[in-house]
Amino acid sequence: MSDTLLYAVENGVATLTLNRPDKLNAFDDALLGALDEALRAAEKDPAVRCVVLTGAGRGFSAGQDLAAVAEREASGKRMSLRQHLDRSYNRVIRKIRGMEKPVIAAVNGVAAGAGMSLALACDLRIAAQSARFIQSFIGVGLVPDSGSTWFLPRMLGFSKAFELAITAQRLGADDALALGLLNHVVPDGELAAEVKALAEQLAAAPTRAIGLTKRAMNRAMATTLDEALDYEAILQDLAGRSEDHKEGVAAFMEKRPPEFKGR
Ligand code: T3D
Repeated sequence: MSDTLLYAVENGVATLTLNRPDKLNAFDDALLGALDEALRAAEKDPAVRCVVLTGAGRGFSAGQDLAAVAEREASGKRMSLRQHLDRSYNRVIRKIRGMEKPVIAAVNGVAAGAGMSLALACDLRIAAQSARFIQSFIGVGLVPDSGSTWFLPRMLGFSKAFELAITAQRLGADDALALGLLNHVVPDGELAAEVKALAEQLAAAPTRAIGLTKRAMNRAMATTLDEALDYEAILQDLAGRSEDHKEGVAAFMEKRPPEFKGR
């Protein structure tokens, strides 16, 4: 797709690798554009039933490329950060949350600033033991963006989220796991294999039911129990008409493993 972002599809899994390793995969406009494009491609492609986001080299992502910011400042060009976020980071975050396929962050190294937000936006996070998580925004006089103010308080409660945001405390993988930010931590050398196994398992699962579960849980974050019950019933109607539902029931009755097709 581009050198700055590698895109590969194998066994139903699209792997998107942020590829600016000498900058710890900091986001410049080219990388943000390529990520947006790759997520769209993965969403549209029926052969893709699970998406993995990871970084090349020793970082996951160090957030906004500060050299690009310094260049911008030096050139005297003022840019609206609101517009910049709307057109780049926010599109990516919305795409990940809205995509009705599971998205796994394989956090191979440091995730700082918007790089941490990107990991938080994913459905599941598997981190290498040496990964670190930093809300770096405050260090450059900014507020958390790309969804961090939404994800963190929901995951951690207000007080811990606020502390991380205003101190930029570095969290190691074990601490992040203990706080509930991660699903699993694995030894550095095992990250790729562990994520591949999970991603392929999900790519062979009933994709429609996974997508509808994501839709239901996204919505339930902002609804009452009554509304969630009604919405579950509507979505169950859709899931109940899928080929994979029929296959799951047939396989159970015939005492054989199901063969889900993602339809
Ligand atoms: O403008 C807007 O669009 C607003 C949006 C803002 C969203 C944000 O993400 S704001 C937050 C931006 N990110 C940061 O403030 C993090 C800056 N980086 C760091 O604090 C550290 O690099 C890390 C803690 C992430 C890692 O530290 P360490 O010691 O492991 O690595 P290092 O030596 O600092 O970095 C390695 C190289 O990557 C180095 O380049 P060099 O000296 O070897 O040529 C470093 O300059 C480069 N690098 C790291 N982070 C960035 C970066 N280059 C550009 N932008 C970066 N964010």
